[in-house]
Amino acid sequence: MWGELEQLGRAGTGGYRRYAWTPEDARLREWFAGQSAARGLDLVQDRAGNQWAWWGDPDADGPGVAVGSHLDSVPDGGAFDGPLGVVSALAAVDALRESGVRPTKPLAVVHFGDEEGARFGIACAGSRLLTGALDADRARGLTDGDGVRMAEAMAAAGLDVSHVGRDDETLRRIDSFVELHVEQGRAMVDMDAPVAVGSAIRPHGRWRYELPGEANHAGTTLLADRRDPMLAMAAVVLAARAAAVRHDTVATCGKLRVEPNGVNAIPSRVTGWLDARGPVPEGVLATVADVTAAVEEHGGRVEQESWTGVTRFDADLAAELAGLLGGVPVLDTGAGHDAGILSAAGVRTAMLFVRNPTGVSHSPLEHAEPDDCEAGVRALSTVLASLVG
Ligand code: HGY
Ligand code: MN
Ligand code: MN
Ligand code: MN
Repeated sequence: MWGELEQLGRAGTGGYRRYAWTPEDARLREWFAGQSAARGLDLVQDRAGNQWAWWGDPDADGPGVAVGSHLDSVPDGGAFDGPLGVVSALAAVDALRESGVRPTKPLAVVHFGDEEGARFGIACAGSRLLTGALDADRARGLTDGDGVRMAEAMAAAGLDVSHVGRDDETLRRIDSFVELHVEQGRAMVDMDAPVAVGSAIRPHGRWRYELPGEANHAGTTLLADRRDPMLAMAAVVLAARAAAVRHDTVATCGKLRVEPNGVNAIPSRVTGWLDARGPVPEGVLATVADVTAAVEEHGGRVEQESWTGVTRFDADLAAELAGLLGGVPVLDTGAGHDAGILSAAGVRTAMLFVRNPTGVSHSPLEHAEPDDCEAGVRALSTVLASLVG
């Protein structure tokens, strides 16, 4: 299972480039459909394009339990962020069957699409569309770096774009969701724990800065005659970092779009994105993003693209699962997950984490050891057996 999957969507740099509604995404969906068929699971696609592989009939015997994650990646992403959760969910179904468990409730392995938002800029777009946290009209109009609209990309992939949106019928089919995910830090290394239970996801927001300038010659234009938007973007980066230090949060400017993007041309426009996160109220994170002076001085504008407040998973369930798993640690995370979106929509949700010995993620250096992955599948099987057994 893993061997076939890890060949899909390689970026040729040691990492992965698995963007939503691309040919790579189509192959990942085919892979998921093949794995579902091989297990005799009933595969359906919801209105947001997420794939659900059912063991049992949720319409007859529901609501059921869902377990899964995403398969897409950030640019040059690692192999485990997302795929480990989907593969572990399929392996847990195998383990439940081998141990003779006959579920009392339907169980679905779910593949959420477009979790990273790498192409169209909105994280967890698949689960947000499903729950209505992302407006379908807004989503359809989102464009990628080549100006392709999400609606066009979805249609090219065969999705009924007129039908995209909140899918109550699908949401009614589940009463719980479990996501296993590789840890994206090194807390579990420090705790020497192969498996942990999630307690919360820290708040995070994304802002986009549109900074106009005047294209001109890099060699002949006097400094006094320049309107260089890169200076404004530099002010945004430094101001956001200073605010993050002040408020003990994190701020990242990892993506820039520079036009015309020539070494010897003063930019006519710079578009930059800020990702800010931390265990603080929304207003504080907005302070981190509030570099209006620098932006307005250059005649620019800033738009908040997304906001996810703190997600607290069902604390009783988290404690119960930690106990069930022999007293594994319970920890919060600064990484966003589909589990956070489902939890915010009122679905009883739990997360499991598997140790990442490098502690690095969103990078080819992301890693999980086979023994820890197997411990993760055992833990996930135990959790699912307690929910459907
Ligand atoms: O950005 C995140 O935290 C997640 O990987 N989408
Ligand atoms: Mn990720
Ligand atoms: Mn992920
Ligand atoms: Mn996630």
